[in-house]
Amino acid sequence: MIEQLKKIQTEATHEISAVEDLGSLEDLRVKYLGRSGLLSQLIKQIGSLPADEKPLIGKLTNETKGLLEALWQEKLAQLKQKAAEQGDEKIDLTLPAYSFFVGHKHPITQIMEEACSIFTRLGFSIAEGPEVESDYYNFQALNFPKEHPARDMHDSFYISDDVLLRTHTSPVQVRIMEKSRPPIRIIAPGKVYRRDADITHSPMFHQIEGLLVDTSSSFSDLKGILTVFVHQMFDPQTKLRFRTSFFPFTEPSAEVDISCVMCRGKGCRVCSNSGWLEILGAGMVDPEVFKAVGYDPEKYMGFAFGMGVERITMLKYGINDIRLFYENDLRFLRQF
Ligand code: FA5
Repeated sequence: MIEQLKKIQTEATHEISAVEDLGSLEDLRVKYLGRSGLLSQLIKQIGSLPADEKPLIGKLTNETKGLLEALWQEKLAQLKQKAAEQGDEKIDLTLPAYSFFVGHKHPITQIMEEACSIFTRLGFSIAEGPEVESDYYNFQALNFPKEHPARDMHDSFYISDDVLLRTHTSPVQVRIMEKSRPPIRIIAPGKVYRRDADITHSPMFHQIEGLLVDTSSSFSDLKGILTVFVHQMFDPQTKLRFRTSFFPFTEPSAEVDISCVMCRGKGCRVCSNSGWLEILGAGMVDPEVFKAVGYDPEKYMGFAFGMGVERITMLKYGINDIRLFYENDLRFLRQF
């Protein structure tokens, strides 16, 4: 048995020293040190030796095993380093990949960006204004005098007598016209606030304002721009309908409906069987607003529009409760 041990040690030492690649080194581990390897087979025979030989053979076998393991580990380190230096360290492509949770933009942000990109392609640039606004910009300059009944349509959050959270994006029209001269062609996306909460109204929601002012611009230009927008945001089959309305800062004014995206205008629960859904307010800029910003109403004409982004997102994706956007329920948000 001692002879056998010596033979295994000599051959294994020789083979391990000569090996050149990690695969063959692993084969040698299995051959000599593996569970059914040559050393294990010898160890199994120790049990049948005479009692007085067992301690010596056991000791020698353990020494040989320790020696070969150390030699094998040393060779492994050498070959790994060599592989790393040559840049050919093996990558196991069969290993399962780590799974990462990939986040994405909120559906309202996605629709805001899509709408902005449609308007910027039509030549509009993006403007911004403050969310904490003065009564002057939110109402007075837009031809809502104090105590005007149209203010009641905007149930407002006042911070002081003259400061409030803006109730619409229309004050950006005034701020832009005050600091620039026509031609003007802007859109103003942003958050607005009203004391309003049910399945179609949220106390904070998003609007996109549009304003075009030039020496000549007409209601049919407004109609053309909004038609392109609706066809690109929904699809070219979607019809538009302009209904007479009232806003203090536009004259004439209209509310714009689109043919119901659910039933294609046939009538369903979503459109209350009317076949139409309202998406925005619009009109020609009122001469009083031009006067407030120092523009000559005889010289300039313009149109404006303001749309609710939540409303458009709900129609586009068939969502029936606006509160879903703000409850942070990942099961809902991950669908977009
Ligand atoms: C306005 O806010 C006008 N400033 C729009 C405008 C701009 C008209 C320029 C003319 C020229 P209105 O109050 O109708 O209009 O609101 C516009 C859109 O905002 C509505 O069509 C609706 O889609 C959305 N909206 C209004 N209130 C809420 C609310 N509480 N929650 C969610 N969306 C709302």
